[in-house]
Amino acid sequence: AASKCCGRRMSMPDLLLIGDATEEMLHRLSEKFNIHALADIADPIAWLAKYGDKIFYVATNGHDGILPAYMEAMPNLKVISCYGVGYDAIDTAAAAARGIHVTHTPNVLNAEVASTALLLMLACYRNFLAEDAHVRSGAWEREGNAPLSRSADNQTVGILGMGRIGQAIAQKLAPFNAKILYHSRSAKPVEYIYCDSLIDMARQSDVVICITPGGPATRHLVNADVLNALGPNGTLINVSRGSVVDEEALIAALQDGRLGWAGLDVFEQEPKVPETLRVLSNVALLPHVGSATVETRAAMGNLTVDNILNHLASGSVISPVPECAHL
Ligand code: 8YV
Repeated sequence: AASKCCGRRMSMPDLLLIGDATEEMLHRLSEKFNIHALADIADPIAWLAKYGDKIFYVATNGHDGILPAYMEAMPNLKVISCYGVGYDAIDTAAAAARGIHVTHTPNVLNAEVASTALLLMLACYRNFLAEDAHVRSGAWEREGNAPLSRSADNQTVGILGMGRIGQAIAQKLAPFNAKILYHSRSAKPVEYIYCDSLIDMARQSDVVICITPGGPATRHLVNADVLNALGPNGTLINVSRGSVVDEEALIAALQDGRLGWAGLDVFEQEPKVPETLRVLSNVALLPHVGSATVETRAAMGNLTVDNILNHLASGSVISPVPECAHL
């Protein structure tokens, strides 16, 4: 029904929903908009050719973003509201050039994504998955105690990306007595040690945690050389975007023992994860759940909707991406 405009409530503006939304988001949006879910539209290009000029608002997420062809087919588009902080799947330059506000959900997920980074780090250091299996399989009773793991305390942690979430990670590491290094394009006004070379940082670090934005500028920043510098006792954690790490080089390094461990929440071809990675015992793998708790997704959903409703009421948005902040 969402794909047919005959069911429209004429007094309400139209909104295109790309990807998932929570019940609460749908409830709040449906009070003000005719919602057209892309998932219900068999041929989006044909549908947009017919109805695209009626769409003023798009709600999407960091994974799906919006295809350039869809954006072009909506000549009156005003707002693209992204349910997520990362927006590398949206062409913000094209949007800004057309005066389209792109918004995202910064801050409300900092603590959650930082917790996910620590969860993966602890899982790698303390052999969490193998130890859990040791109990479940009956090996504890049959074979005795599990092998010793490694302490996650007193480590040198290199954070790739010292933005809002990078800082939240550094703060959550304080009780672990971590020495914090970081690499980003430029030094930030933080108390941690800046490294202008990623390879140098990796060489000095026990763990590297990736939390830099995705997109062409950071693609394969973590390559074979960086992984070799981190070394056989090193751990790589990625809670940013799969594109930041050369996954093929990562798998090879983990297979050869040139890299010790990896904890990954994100992958290059989500939801596809190579079999060669899935069979390794020195990895902890999560299905892109960095911010995926009921509480944090509720906050993200509210901000996604608030940006849209604010624009509907006043013409301005609450949390634009930097590329659109001047609009
Ligand atoms: C999801 C995320 O990609 O906030 C982000 O950047 O990675 C996630 O929250 C998505 O946007 C939520 O559907």
